[in-house]
Amino acid sequence: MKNYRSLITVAVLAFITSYAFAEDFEVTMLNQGADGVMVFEPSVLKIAVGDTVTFKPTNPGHNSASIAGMIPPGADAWTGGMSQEVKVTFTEEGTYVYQCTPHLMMAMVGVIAVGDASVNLSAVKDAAGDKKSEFMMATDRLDGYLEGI
Ligand SMILES: [Cu+2]
Repeated sequence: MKNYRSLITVAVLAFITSYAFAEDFEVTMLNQGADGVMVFEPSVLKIAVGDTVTFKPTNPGHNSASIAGMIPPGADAWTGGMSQEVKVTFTEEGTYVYQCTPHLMMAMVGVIAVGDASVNLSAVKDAAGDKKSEFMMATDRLDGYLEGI
């Protein structure tokens, strides 16, 4: 009986701890950054389930929106307003690709790997093969980002 109670205590503590350690990250939207023009920075982010990312309109004229078919099954899509900050909490494991809607043709995209990125990584890589036909420049940018996952 004593062991049973201590097991429950451990489980409750683990639950509380996992929430206490959920982290907040920031991604800035920039006209110019380390990867070139029209970029999210950092462009590739690896986080844990339950973490939150705030997309910051450091330069105006950008947004952050998840791309249909390039997020894990069951994950919530998001669409930030133009020049608006948007905060997203990631509750599903897998690989997420998102875009700046007006600059998609300039390959303004980013990748977030949540926990085990392999859940949908091959499906995302396949979709990226099609998506890059919409890029007029930096056509290998998304492939490069996904190589890093
Ligand atoms: Cu943009």
